[in-house]
Amino acid sequence: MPDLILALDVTEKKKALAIAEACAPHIDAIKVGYPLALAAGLSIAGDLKKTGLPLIADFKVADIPNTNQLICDQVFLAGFSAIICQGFCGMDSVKACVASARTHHGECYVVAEMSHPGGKEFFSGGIAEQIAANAVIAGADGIIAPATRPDRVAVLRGFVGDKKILSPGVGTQGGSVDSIAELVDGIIVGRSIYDAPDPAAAAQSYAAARRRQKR
Ligand code: O7M
Repeated sequence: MPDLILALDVTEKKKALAIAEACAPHIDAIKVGYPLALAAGLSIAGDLKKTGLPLIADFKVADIPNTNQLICDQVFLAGFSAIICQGFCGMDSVKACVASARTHHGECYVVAEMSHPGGKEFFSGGIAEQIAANAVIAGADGIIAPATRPDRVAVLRGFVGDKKILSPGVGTQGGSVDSIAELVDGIIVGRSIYDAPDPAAAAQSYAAARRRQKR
């Protein structure tokens, strides 16, 4: 059964914390990206820690190795348990993120292919496969691959073996739990939960849907 990860892209701190608290019983982790971190500051990790859930920092880190390491160190020092980086900057840049994760006893995930329509422009033609293979060699904990393209996730699974695949694009972007749950280790859902009239009920229904799946 894959984890259910809430993408908390809510830019009002009070609202974000209320949604996190309400959804916490139904989810396995919270992903914080630029929208919330820029609005509320990195200290949001300290506030969200009260949910007791792992906190994934989605900053899609994409710089030279030294800068990557400095960014990741700040993220882990703030209290996050995982960092997400881009893979297209090369193996050395990914390795720097993995090294920081190891130093801080955290995890590192690498974006292999993106879920939106434009994600096909540059990640196709073997690049995503190469990024996935590099993520394994670099010692990352897993990759990010698109729930909007289960066929591509199946291909990328062949490159990462037992490493984790976390998959965004379920709900608003058109991906479904039924078509992706058996292929991945984590399903990332944002708007379909936090924009729902009752976010906790929406989270509960996604949690139930992925429970029906085998993985
Ligand atoms: O469910 P949504 O569409 O509201 O939100 C999806 C979340 O996943 C949102 O935080 C995106 O930034 C993120 N995401 C994608 O939607 N597509 C990708 O290819 C990659 C990510 C992501 O999480 O990258 C780490």
